[in-house]
Amino acid sequence: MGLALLRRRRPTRASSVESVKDLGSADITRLYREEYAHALNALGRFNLAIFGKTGAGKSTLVNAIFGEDVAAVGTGRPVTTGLDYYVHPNGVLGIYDSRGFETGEAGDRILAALEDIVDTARKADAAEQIHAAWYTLRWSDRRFEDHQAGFVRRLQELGLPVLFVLTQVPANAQGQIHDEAIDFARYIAGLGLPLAADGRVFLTNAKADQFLGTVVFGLQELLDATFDTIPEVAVAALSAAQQLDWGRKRQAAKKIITASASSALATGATPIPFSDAAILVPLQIGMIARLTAAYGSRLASAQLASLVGSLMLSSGATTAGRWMVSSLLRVVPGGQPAAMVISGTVAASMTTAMGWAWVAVLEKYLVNGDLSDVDSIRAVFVEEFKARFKLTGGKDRRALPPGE
Ligand SMILES: Nc1nc2c(ncn2[C@@H]2O[C@H](COP(=O)(O)OP(=O)(O)O)[C@@H](O)[C@H]2O)c(=O)[nH]1
Ligand SMILES: [Mg+2]
Repeated sequence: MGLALLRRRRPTRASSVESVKDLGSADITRLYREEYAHALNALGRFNLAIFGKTGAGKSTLVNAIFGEDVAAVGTGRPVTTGLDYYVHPNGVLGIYDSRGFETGEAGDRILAALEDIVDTARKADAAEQIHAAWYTLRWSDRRFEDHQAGFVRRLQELGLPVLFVLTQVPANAQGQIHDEAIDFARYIAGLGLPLAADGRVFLTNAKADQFLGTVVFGLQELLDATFDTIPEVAVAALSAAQQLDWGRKRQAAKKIITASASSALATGATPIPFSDAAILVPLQIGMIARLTAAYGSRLASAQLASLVGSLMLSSGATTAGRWMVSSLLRVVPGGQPAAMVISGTVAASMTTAMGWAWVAVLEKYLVNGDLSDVDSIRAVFVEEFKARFKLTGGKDRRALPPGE
């Protein structure tokens, strides 16, 4: 992919960085959309089933860990009475929401439907395969009945790893958790239920309450245990879907950027006139698409594509490119544009800087679906690029990820 673009003729005017424009806005947006679809497809989907009574705090928990209520923003479909399946707009997250009817006949129907899903998923590599289940119980219920325990056992018999989550547990600003909640968790852990995460019961609060002075806690532990529980194939999708642990996303970003920089290094190993900076653009669009997928954004592919097109064409990459060229002119003795080359090292460094600049844009705007201020997005992109791409005495400085 992108070969047609790579093979395009070289511009005759050696000093024109405007050659990025040869690609055209339609090429860039089309390329972005292809690469983004490919990247999302490669991530696959993480599917979570979530159980517990109405009011237990299932939606609040999902919201706190995945950034938004998938039931509110995604496309949903009823699987059976009392069980719905929601898919996040970007497709990397699916949630089976029981809406809390897990007793009697309704519970049996849910279990039968789950059994079907699990069976089908075993036979085919189904996108709807369930990777983990969270069983939620509001601690202040202070009761866990036999039929609830029976439901948990049957989930485990279906082959679903069940993480037990006590919700709406009060903890004060000093991190002290309510004694009785700890006792209740011990009681449940002592029931001998077949739970994942070594039978651990997770104490959580997903929403701060200023009036009561309670704080959010326990979510990272639940998320970490979920990562440890699920099969390897679902890890990248969970990393993209969750919006709690930025460290994991940055690790994923680092891998993508490093790989792209290596490709850029290879591209640039044959000296090319710097005016051909555009040759790197297809490669960088692929990187940007994969980074966007790895961060997870509810923005539609078309919206993202037009932003990328606008950054690459107008004053984003082009401004950065022009700035880079003027830096090169300053450091190359004699400054003869026609004789200059973009070395592989410079190409790699430019790509790395662009990758982390895009990460900054993702973290600040796109993950939240904020596309309201394209000028500010562009300014952040260019500023971050410049901060990371510094040429000193002809040598590039290593581009660093944010915070390092
Ligand atoms: N303080 C606090 N309130 C919560 C928490 N979880 C849920 N709630 C509140 O409890 C109510 C029910 O929560 P919801 O997530 O809709 O429950 P669901 O029916 O299980 O999806 C809402 O008013 C939430 O704001 C929590 O962890 N802390
Ligand atoms: Mg709900």
